[in-house]
Amino acid sequence: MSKKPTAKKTHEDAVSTAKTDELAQNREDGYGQFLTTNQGLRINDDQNSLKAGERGPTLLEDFILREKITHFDHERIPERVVHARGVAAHGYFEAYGNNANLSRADFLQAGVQTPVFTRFSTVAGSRGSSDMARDVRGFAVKFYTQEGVFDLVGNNIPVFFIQDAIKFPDFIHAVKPEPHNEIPQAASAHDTFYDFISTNPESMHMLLWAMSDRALPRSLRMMEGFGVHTFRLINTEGKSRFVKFHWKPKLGAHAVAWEEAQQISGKDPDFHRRDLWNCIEMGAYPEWELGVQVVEEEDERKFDFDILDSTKLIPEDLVPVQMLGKMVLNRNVDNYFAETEQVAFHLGHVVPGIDFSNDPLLQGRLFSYTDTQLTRLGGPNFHEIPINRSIAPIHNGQRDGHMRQTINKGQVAYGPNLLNDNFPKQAKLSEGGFNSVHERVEGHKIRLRSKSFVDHYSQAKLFWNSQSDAEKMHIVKALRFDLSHVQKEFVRTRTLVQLSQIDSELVRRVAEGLGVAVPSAEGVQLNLQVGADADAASLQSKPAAGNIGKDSALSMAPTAKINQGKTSIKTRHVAVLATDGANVAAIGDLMKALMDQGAQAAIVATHLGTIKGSDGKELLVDGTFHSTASVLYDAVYVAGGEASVAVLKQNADAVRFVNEAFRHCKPIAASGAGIELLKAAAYPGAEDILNADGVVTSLDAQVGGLAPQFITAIAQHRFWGRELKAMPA
Ligand code: HDE
Repeated sequence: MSKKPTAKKTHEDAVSTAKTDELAQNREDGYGQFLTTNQGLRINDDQNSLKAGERGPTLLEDFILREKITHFDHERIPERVVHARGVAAHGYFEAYGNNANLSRADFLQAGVQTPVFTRFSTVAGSRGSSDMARDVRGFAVKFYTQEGVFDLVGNNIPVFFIQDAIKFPDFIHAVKPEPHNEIPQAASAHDTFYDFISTNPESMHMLLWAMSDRALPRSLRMMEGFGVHTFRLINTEGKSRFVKFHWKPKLGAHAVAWEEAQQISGKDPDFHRRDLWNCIEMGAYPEWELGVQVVEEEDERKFDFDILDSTKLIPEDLVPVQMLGKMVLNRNVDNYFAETEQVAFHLGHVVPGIDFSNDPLLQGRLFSYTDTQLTRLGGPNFHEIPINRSIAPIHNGQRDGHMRQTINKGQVAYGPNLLNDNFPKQAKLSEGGFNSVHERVEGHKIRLRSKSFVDHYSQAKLFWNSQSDAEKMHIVKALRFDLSHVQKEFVRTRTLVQLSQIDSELVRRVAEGLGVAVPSAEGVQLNLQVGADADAASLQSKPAAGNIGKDSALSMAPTAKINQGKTSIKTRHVAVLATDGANVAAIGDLMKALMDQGAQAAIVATHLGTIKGSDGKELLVDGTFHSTASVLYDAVYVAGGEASVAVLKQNADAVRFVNEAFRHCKPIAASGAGIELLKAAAYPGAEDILNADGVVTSLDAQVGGLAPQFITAIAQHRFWGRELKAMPA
């Protein structure tokens, strides 16, 4: 058989982990091979079904046709009930050197490298929805450790909408498209969502996060991850401590503008998955550090919130994050369905050294994740699907079920037994056996929320207070947007009443945009969602106090803590606007300067092919004003060259390209005649574009002095202050 022409060097060649090697036995590549049936029979004609005569009916005998069509008929499985749209990649986790005191988990010990598979997702949209929906992002990591699989199934927001798992189906039914007409797709801007939110004040904290820039990540590589619940770490001495897990992105945390997000959804609904895929293919591997906030058991009750309540976070200014190790994603999947779609996460997949808390949301999740796979993946053997297989060996008495792969030998499938010398045997703690934490628990069976869960507004206010002015404006605008789509006035009004419990400025600004006065909270029962016989008054949350202060970890402004010291422009996309007659030499210099720093530059022109420079030199064009858009780039450079700029100034798409980049607060550079295009792109009410922050120009057509300033501006990501001046909310 012939050989593949140019065997593409994949990162798999460079990156081999125990899991990658283990997956190899399931890979298939038909290149150079004969076409066969699923039974291995070589097929002679795959273009014509077997018929009775040239123009006659197809014969039932045609087993080749039937096999092919039958398989096709059944190739869809149910999408995930939530987090349906996702993208994943392989990589590894490497532990730093100081964790033994915290946890006995083998994968956390100094220098240990563990293969991982990480899936990011949106929550509400279906599998074919857009990456850029305003939504929470799932951040689920499967660690294939030597002691079994550990899944850290988190989100990019550290709190959740509800406190008790029993409310999850209600919440999801409210946020998903409405059941009568299945509208809207992947959006919170509708009546049922706000009906739920406004009658569930525990949602108010997370609502602000979901309306903030956190819900619009520029890249999956530029967002934080959180385990959300309080977990436990247990060391070899059996000492247990409470922890919150955090993923901190090496590239900092960045967002796009809401208007931009909506446009990206049209221009490139695969924006995030494409970005992740391309960066891994290029070798620009995304990285996060894994850290924990640690709370000693004796300090469990020292906070003015309950650490078992998932609608609360532990402010990092109170308990800083200690880093345990780093994760690098360095290999794309071979097959989306086999890996990304079939991967099954479960927060109950833990290893010795990690345990749970009594958070009622966490406790309910412990049931849901295995249960949901039974429908989605068709039976109890999903752990045998290659992507889910543990690299630690599996031995137990579980047998049979749909699609069982393992051929369990022997007469015995039970324990204890004498016939097989009592194997497989239980492992002592010293032999790596898992043993749940010895926590003393006693109480009455009771369906009641703990009073320690009742304060619903203080942390919402803490979050609001901790945002920069631009971030606050984004929250206000997002709420105005969403509530403008709510049809029922009383749902809008009630939501405003809830917001008024958080902050008077917040509610005033939102109400102003809706054209209504701030409604009075008087007489409105705020906590409806208590049991029928519960004492509602005792579970009434109080409005947030005025002096809650701030936490430095909650903002993701360019100057915020999470972005400090992150000056790299690696993987940023810069559009270079030019056409025939442009100053090609200057373009070359600028592109080189950007690429030397790891950014990517693309020439956007009025036509594909090449552009001819003023000096006769030619440059290959990457995209046109029709095929691409400014929302797909992080920054824009307008090249000099009289003839080129004269054409661009007359081109509405080119003018809009700069205008949008400016509106979306992106760094913009122009040299020589290119400055004229900037002037043409100014919009009514905007500040002087040439003197705006993040706009760098040079009258000189050469770019020598311009490049370093432009690079510094790109590193800052966005200049949100422009919006504050031009479009205050
Ligand atoms: Fe999930 N969640 N969830 N969730 N969740 C699922 O499991 C559930 C919650 C999260 O990439 C489902 O395999 C309940 C919080 C992620 O495959 C399901 C409750 C957090 C993913 C399920 C929660 C998450 C899921 C659907 C309330 C952040 C995607 C498909 C008690 C800490 C994993 C599946 C992937 C997926 C149930 C709340 C994160 C139905 C009952 C809080 C990242 O089992």
